[in-house]
Amino acid sequence: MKNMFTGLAVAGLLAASAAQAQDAVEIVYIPKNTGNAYFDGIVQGFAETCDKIGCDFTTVAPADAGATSQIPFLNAQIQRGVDVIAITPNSPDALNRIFARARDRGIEVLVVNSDITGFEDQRDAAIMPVDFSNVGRDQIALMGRLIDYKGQFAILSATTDAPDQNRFIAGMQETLESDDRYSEMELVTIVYGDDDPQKSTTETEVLLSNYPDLKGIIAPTTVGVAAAAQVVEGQGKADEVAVTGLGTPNQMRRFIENGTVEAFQLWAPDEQGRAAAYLGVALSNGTLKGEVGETFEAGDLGTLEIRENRIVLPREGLTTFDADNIANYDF
Ligand code: RAM
Repeated sequence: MKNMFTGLAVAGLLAASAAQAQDAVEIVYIPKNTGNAYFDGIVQGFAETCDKIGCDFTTVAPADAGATSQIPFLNAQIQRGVDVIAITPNSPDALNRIFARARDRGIEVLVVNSDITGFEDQRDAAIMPVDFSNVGRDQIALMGRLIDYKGQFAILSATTDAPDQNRFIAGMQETLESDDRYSEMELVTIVYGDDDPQKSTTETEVLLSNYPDLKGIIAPTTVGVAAAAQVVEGQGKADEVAVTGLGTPNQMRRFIENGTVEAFQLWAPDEQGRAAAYLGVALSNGTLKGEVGETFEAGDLGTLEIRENRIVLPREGLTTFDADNIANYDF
């Protein structure tokens, strides 16, 4: 008798949790690739928010950040029937056919950390960490300060197709051309480390040997900037070559503390996961239509607005990290 009651209770519980699971909005996040600690922050933002507001969150990613590597993962998630696909796209156009298929089936498609510039109508909304129009400008301003506005510098990027990287690089080039302050700075080359630590290391070594007068390296990728710092540290060239870019405080702390790197920049990666979870749930359950001008509550992030081009920004601009403030950050 006792066993039967227990059995019934368990069956009841299972039915209740199945009903709950059915109601909960299912969100999957597909970062660029596995093995890049940068994306852990975004994942954490999603996971914590879903714990709080009751969405079902999972994350899957390909092993490399190639333009088409995410395609099988997208297809599998459409097959699974998730409600929201959030993705940091590795290409501005290679995935759009699959986004269309997902959206035809009622799946909300959110791009996170990188927009599909020029193809904005192919996604429901974009959650960017800051206003990307100013990132290139601010990175050049920082490099200028570090090399006294004079001399050769290079860019170490991630993959050639990465839409965010290409947006930052375009902003850097526009700034160099349009602002006289930088007229004595020369961008000698752009190389690609593919967000792979080994390739980023090799590319940095090649830069240093090909350009003996190089004064600086800007790597607007967390993988690249850490690799470049390590090479410059190893070759004892910190006094000759200024390394900066976009990095995480935890990966760059050592280089700031030992003087290899004077300053670098970033935003708060987790905020995008938080904003995207709130937005994804609201779009999926119909509380929001996803139209420009709508606002929504995003917990600690406060009220966020869907801006022009259906872009959501948890904050406006970059934070600069250096020896004075790095101890205040842990991510
Ligand atoms: C890298 C990725 C990502 C970029 C950050 C700053 O890990 O390339 O796209 O936004 O760094």
